[in-house]
Amino acid sequence: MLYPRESESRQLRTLSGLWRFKADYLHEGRKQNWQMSPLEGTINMPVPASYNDITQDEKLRDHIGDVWYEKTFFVPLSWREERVMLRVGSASHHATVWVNGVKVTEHSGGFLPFEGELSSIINYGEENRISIVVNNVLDWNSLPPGEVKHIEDEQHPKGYKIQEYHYDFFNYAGIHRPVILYTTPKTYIEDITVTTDIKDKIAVVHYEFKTTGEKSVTNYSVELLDKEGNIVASEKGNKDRLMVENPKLWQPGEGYLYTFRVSSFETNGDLVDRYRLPIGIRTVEIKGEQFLINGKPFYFKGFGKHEDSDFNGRGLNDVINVKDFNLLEWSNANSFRTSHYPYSEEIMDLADELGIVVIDEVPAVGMNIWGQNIQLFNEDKLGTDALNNHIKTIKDLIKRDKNHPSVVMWSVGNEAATFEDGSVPYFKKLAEFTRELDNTRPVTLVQSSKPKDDKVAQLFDIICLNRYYSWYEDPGHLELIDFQLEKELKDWYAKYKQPIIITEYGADAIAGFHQDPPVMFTEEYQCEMIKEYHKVMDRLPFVIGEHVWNFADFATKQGVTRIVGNKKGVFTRQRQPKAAAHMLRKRWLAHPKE
Ligand code: BDP
Repeated sequence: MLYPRESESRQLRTLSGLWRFKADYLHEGRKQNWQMSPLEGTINMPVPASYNDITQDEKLRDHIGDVWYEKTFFVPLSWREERVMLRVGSASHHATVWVNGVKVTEHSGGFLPFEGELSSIINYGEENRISIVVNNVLDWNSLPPGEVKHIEDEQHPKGYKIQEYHYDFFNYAGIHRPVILYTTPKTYIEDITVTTDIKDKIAVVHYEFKTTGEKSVTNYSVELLDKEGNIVASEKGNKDRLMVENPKLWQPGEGYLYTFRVSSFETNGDLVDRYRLPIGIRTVEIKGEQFLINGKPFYFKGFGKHEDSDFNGRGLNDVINVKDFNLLEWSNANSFRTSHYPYSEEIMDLADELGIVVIDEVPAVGMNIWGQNIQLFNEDKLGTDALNNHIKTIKDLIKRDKNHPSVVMWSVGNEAATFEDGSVPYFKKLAEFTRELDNTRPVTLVQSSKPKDDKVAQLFDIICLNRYYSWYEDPGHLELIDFQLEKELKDWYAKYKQPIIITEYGADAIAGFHQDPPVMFTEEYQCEMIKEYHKVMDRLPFVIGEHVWNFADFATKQGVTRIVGNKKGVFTRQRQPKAAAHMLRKRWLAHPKE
């Protein structure tokens, strides 16, 4: 599914802005077909945004179930000749869309786009009404998984239920990314795939795309344009390769992008469709202990992040996104992981443009119930249906993100219960499937098991590890990090002979809390803990990256270990630096291992 972009043959209109909104507390909407007539008793709701933190009503913040969105819009008469599409960047977690009461599409999975065709449904030159119902319920087959628990005891009123989930970020919901109307010609270019290789200073850009529609189009022009707009290579087929001598490479810190311009023509030479895809020329490879980008060893410096900000929740927030990339640059970071779900396409575009390296993760988080002896990888919980949904999500993510040069690795999940026997066939299938779809990037699963317990790391290309010595293990004992971390990292390496990225390490620090010698929750403790990890990582050559947890403080569900959210950010939720941010900025000015 190509990201909607304007061109000579394509138009685009965003439906971002205020929508009419109504929470369906009594579960009536679907039965009463609320899509058939204008909603009554609505409030204003911005799109894109999470709805949870917009009002003063905690009932809405904590609502479990459906909410309804509605908006009216016009499309010009001239669109009658076109294929008119409606695309939702993401809606968490399940959505059904109607236009003028006619169902257009439905989708499950809160972090990926979906679309439907409106051409035969829409009133051209007249008013149209779009209705979207969004549901936030998680179960064992959704990604991320969760469970609605009905609590039946004398401490709770009859019918009391909660949405349980075993991951550490607030279950924000709503229409999180833009809703866009766009046109393509009735015969249109779709699904472009571009991969790049470099041999002896010559870049080989392999590409493939197809055309769908009534007309049989066989005349194409495929051109590669540099930043100045010069055509540096061209071809005529829909599956071929372009050669570029002395290419400007996409590099960490320098996101040089070419424009891959595809045009299709009628036999008489008239243009049918045109699409421009930004691409970067680069290679990625793991060789021995090294992660190579364009043949050069790359050391990951950066963070696990979240899409999270005040009021917007997980809704697309251009202000925060641009600020975050400025802060990444200020910190001298070169990379981040899209923990724990695919981020917006707008963020991925920024990473491409700014040369920030990305580990791209599917929303497979919470597949582990800490401290409870419950097996998850079986038909009762994470069985065949969950696996099929996981496979579909990987497929959709790769389809969406395959052409982003910033994406150097796929992560099929975070901290699953990989000590269970049942996790082995599950992840074997996922690793194989991911490689089948894309053999140009390494695949990983972010781990929290100990090396002696893990059963799946051999299925993947690189070990990504989250560690919390002196926080969840031996809280307060900074002096143990050196001993414990070194031993563990050596054990991982001895067992699998794969390079290691520490994809999470960090401590909660409440901005402005100070104590020296350090105690937990102070800025001093956060700094000292991070520094202790660095001492170990700096001595071990097979450690090839450090992603501090987390970039910024973020919202979580309420609980006794969370003080108005998770405070492991080195920036506050408002993006102001804590002491640790200044410390990292100095460290990352150079390659930490040089
Ligand atoms: C890790 C999780 C991350 C949490 C972090 C923490 O991967 O999502 O936020 O712990 O507890 O286990 O801060």
